[in-house]
Amino acid sequence: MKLSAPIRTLTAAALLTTGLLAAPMASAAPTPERPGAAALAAPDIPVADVKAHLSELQSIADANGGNRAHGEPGYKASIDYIKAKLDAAGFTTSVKEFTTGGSTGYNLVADWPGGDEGQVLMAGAHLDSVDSGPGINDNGSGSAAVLETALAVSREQLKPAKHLRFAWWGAEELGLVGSQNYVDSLPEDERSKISGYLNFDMIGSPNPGYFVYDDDPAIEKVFKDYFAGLNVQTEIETEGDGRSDHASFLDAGIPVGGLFTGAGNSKSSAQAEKWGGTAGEAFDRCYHSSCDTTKNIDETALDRNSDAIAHAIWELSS
Ligand code: DTR
Ligand code: CA
Ligand code: ZN
Ligand code: ZN
Repeated sequence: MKLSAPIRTLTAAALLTTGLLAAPMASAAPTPERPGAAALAAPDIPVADVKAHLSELQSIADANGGNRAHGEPGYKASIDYIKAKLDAAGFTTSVKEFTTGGSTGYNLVADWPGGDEGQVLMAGAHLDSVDSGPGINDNGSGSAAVLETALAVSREQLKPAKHLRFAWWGAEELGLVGSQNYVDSLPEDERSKISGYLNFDMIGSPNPGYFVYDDDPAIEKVFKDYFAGLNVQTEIETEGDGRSDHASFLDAGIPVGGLFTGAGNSKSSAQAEKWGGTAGEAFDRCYHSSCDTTKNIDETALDRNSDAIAHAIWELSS
């Protein structure tokens, strides 16, 4: 059962009076004095807030030639939008430039102050679209969900054991260029501090599947257990090896995981049985097309995956 914020706070308050939960920890991370303390549950991520970010990204594309692609004004405007939200929420942000295809690209990296800087948990999404459309599912959905999770960390003033870092990548559609540039630019001692990278690329497909990356068993289990708690069956993501930004981290020996709701492949009858939707149709029939707009989103999938991201961040950073 997912606790809504008031009940969750009451539970925490009630626990405080019993002494079972030491104040003032926002996340009751295990300590030598409290080895068994469990992290507090992540808050619900309001899907309306995630969709509001998607509307902004749609407006940005509409005002900039219909896309948010690498090298186009709509991409930099997308970076500026997300950076402004994070700066206002107390994150330490940096925009890192790179060049590919004769154009300047941008990665946005946002650190949440605090936590053990020797153990960095990262979550990211590529922010660029293809040239042919606004890229709302691919990958406004991942970008908006990661943004709203970061904002929830700020709202809750989370004090995780690990250091949290969030990232929005450029030029994924040109071949994982932004994320590869980031990993390549990290000194080895910085790279070795990254305890895990969570990738979210297409998490609101209109005919959704619920796919979990199986690259790291521990990360995979966090997501699978979460969806099991919702009574939502999951499948292992099998088409993605090398197909999104997690590959840049995996190739560097960093544990990775993530979620995916499907692209151009068709949903089978068996999958439609367990997930609903339409068998024989693509998970996202607007993949890499001009119709990948705010109408090209399944709200339930976006909501479930946004909440799963928050759960994983709270769980894996405790
Ligand atoms: N390459 C991604 C879409 C994509 C295709 N297969 C997977 C598997 C896992 C994540 C993403 C994808 C893109 O077009 O951005
Ligand atoms: Ca939610
Ligand atoms: Zn794509
Ligand atoms: Zn993508």
